[in-house]
Amino acid sequence: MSAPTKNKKLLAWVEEITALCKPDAVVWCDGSKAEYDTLMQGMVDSGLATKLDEAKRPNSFHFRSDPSDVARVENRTYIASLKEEDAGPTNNWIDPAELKKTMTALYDGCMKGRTMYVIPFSMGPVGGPISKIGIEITDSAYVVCNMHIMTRVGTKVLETLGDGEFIPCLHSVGKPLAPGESDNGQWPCAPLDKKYIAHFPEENLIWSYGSGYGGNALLGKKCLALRIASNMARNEGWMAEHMLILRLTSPEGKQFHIAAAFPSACGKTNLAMLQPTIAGWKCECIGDDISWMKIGPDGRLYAINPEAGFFGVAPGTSAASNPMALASVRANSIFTNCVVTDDNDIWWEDMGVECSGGTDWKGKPWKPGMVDAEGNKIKGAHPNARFTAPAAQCPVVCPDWEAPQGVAIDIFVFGGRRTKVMPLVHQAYSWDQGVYMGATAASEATAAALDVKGLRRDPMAMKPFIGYHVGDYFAHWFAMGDKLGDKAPKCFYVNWFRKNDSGKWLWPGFGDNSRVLKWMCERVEGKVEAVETPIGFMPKAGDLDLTGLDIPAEDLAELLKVDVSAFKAEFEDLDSYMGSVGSKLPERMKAQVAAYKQRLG
Ligand code: GTP
Ligand code: SPV
Ligand code: MN
Repeated sequence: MSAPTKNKKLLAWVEEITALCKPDAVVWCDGSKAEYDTLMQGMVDSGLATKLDEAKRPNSFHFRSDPSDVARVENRTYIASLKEEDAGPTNNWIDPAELKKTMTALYDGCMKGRTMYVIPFSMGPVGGPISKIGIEITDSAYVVCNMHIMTRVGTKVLETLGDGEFIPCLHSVGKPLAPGESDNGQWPCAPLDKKYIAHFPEENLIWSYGSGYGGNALLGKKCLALRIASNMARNEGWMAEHMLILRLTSPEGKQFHIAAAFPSACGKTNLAMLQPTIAGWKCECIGDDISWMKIGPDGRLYAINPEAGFFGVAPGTSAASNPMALASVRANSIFTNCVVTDDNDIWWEDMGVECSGGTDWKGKPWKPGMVDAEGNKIKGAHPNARFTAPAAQCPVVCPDWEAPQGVAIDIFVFGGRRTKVMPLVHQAYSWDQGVYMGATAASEATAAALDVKGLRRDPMAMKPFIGYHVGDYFAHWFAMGDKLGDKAPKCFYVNWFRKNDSGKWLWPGFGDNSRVLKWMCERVEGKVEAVETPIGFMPKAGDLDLTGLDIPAEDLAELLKVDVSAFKAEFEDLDSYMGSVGSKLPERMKAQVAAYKQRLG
């Protein structure tokens, strides 16, 4: 096939990678439906994909990954900056020359027996002022199909690119085939010690090897839109954040735009598609994972969702917890590591519907209630099973979700999973305190990352995604606050995950989180006063709209309590965390820590 571009850098790069990886064929992706359909059919024929029942789940497919390849691999993810100190303490670092040598040896001949796809994609509406173009080279048809949904792919992107700059993203599953060999329906990948998710920030270059899963392989997502983009954003004065974006409209018709940073598997998709339980309020989804934000001509902060689809956590998604996500995956979706039911539909734990049985994510016959040798319940779906669905299919997608210039953000929310200590909601006294709140956010472990246990600090939900030194990242947040001045979003911290001593949720969560968002909007509008506490502003009794909610008074008291001694018990951990940032910890952050400690006495 002749190349559909005259971009010299692109042509030279594709030629270089073809010579290195030695694929059997090279295909330039055009982003068409025909291309998607052909690739899917090929994967169904080879046994890699299962076509789901056409009547129940039109044009949808299920994949089983290798059990060793089910989530991002943080311990195999590298920021290979020229200087180690530029990667900082939250990243793994290898000298870029050394890493390139190691990976070049792995890439040599790695696509033998496979087709190499060249995917031109745009993060953000094609040609938009905040958008960026990447080119992913991959030997995985699964990646191509997912990229079709998650980004804008195809010929139009190449036309817009012209002779301009793009971000090269090289991906291989790392499993060359011998002559006559096939995958035999097995998900191809390399063993963990051969997996590398590498970023070269000085060159805006991404190299990924050995994994076919999610953020390791769909390189527009975490690699480009967060790690590389965060670095570009710092240099250019904008922000690339792990945030959902939503529009909330009050009964009076006033619009508020909220961007919220929660760690992986901590409720971004849920909040982004929230169905308010309070009368007259409407919520619309702009994005569920990533936000790119630039200061507009009026001095406010404008956000776009650089993605075009949702790569969402499947287990727990039900008509009760997230009806809009369920509606989004009704057709034209890809499912990975779920149960395929006996009648050829999809199922996962806590989907809210009965399942009589099927085939589990490992490909074994499965029935609900099955237990292993130790008597533990066998899960049908992997806890990090995911759906890939077009954002346009979300019934509450915002009419402005593709506005190229974005929407002006009023409110930033930080949070995480804390069963104890952290109250339901509090508001920062200032931008600087907001930066402190985001920086100190902590969460309990989830299945979204392979190598994390216990409670961990996850600054702005970006710990695995900051493409440079975390101290410089905090400094960039302070600098953005200076530029935004009184037009900066107001900062809040929430915790939907408090439990009582018998392990019951104290807060109903999900749609009822709209009650907390309403209070935030009223704070921003100056409609309600707040209580000043050592950690920040909190709702006055009666200001949290609990109409129609049956919540015991003692639970509410617990949710809104500031347990000073419990916060003080975390000082030691706070100090060691701040210490871990090292000499680049901004003085302004130290001042916030001191002020926080003083308020707590
Ligand atoms: P990534 O896609 O990994 O970045 O994560 P995400 O933040 O989009 O995660 P998602 O919204 O899929 O989080 C799902 C998990 O959060 C499920 O276990 C949900 O049950 C849980 N969750 C979300 N909102 C709430 C809530 O309000 N209350 C409670 N208790 N759980 C919630
Ligand atoms: C996350 O882990 O934050 C995700 C899923 O959004 S992945 O794209 O696999 O990183
Ligand atoms: Mn995410």
